[in-house]
Amino acid sequence: MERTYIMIKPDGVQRGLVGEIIKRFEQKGFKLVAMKITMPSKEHMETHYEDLKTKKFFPGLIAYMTSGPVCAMVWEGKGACLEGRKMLGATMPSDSAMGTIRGDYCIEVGRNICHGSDSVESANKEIAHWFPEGVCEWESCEASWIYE
Ligand code: RTP
Repeated sequence: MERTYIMIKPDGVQRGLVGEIIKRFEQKGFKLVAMKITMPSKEHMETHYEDLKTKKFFPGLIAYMTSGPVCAMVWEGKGACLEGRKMLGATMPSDSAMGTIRGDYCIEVGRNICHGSDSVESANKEIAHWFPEGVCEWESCEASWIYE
């Protein structure tokens, strides 16, 4: 089953949105297989966002992302990467539809609350980066009510 890496950024943690975001993923039918609150180092975050290192906003992004704890999670389910991105909403909050997490809870791109893997390949890389210890394999008793 597909997995995605979802991270609640420091603003989402500070604003008390952890429960709300977990609720949305649980209620959609995805299964939580790893989660931790962690204070990422600068190096760890620079590696996570290494594809963006030439962007002008990169130093500001790293400062923002290391300004407090993040909630790192792995969610599992059919189409988890694409569906997760849809639930987060567009990167730019002004383009995010109402009903999405960013559309409902933020205003600026530099404080956009959450991250989600953009592909299965990125997810595998990000999961290994944030959870080198691995994830928890468990059977959900609800599976037959979610998948036909
Ligand atoms: P993320 O990785 O955080 O899920 O975001 P994304 O794929 O939707 O967007 P990406 O282009 O990878 O940008 C990563 C994060 O950098 C910040 N950003 N700031 N100031 C700016 O113009 C700007 N553009 C992007 C955002 O926090 C974005 O989520």
